[in-house]
Amino acid sequence: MQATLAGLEEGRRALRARFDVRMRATPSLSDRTPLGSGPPNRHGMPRLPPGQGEQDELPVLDLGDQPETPLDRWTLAIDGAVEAPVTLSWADLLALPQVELAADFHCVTGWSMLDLTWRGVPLDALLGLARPAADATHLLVHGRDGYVTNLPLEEALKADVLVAHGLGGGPLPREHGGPARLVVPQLYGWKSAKWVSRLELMTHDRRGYWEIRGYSNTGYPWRDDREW
Ligand SMILES: Nc1nc2c(c(=O)[nH]1)N[C@H]1C(S)=C(S)[C@@H](COP(=O)(O)O)O[C@H]1N2
Ligand SMILES: [Mo]
Repeated sequence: MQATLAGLEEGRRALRARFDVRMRATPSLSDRTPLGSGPPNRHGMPRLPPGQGEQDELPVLDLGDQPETPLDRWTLAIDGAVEAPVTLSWADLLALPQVELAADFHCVTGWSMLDLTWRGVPLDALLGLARPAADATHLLVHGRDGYVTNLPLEEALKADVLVAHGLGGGPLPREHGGPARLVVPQLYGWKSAKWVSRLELMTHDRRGYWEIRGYSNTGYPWRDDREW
């Protein structure tokens, strides 16, 4: 991992530069009001997106299977349309630059939890490590329970998208996706895959578990973009 780490910032910057225009054109960055999600973006706007109710504890929502992965067996593969597929160990993940993030979480079933604090590694840094191919446009995020969800890279590369392993100052509990999950605060919660095992870069879009079953392919909470 040492050699790859040296190129980390460069890989990340190059990738962001490629998607910068599309990233700024997404509704959560281009709509005048309200902007995105989370305390930094709430700006005195309504606390909650349309049709949402506030929870004071984070519910647990998944397909029922909550896989348990010991840290010494945990891996995260970054592959598909990339030049340098890589598989990270738990130690590799923790060796990368870590960030803290305060953000809101909106589930399409109608609940929102505000001001969660996550700790983890920005997804753009992880994707940059694998050097996505020039024609890579989308990401399929795989969970260890067989769940998948898709994201266009202009959403996946946003600064508040993390592979998170900490929640509320402690380790991420298994029922919330521990050891590590994706967090995509600007989109509905089904895009935030728990128990993340694989980040598959793709040259076209491919719908995930809920996107096939009638949820919106995009999932913008502030646009009430649910479609199920
Ligand atoms: N692997 C996996 N990730 C998943 C799901 C799932 O079933 N499996 N459900 C999604 C949905 S619909 C929501 S709202 C959030 C819930 O996260 P939580 O249980 O930590 O509140 O996880 C998302 N990520
Ligand atoms: Mo959800």
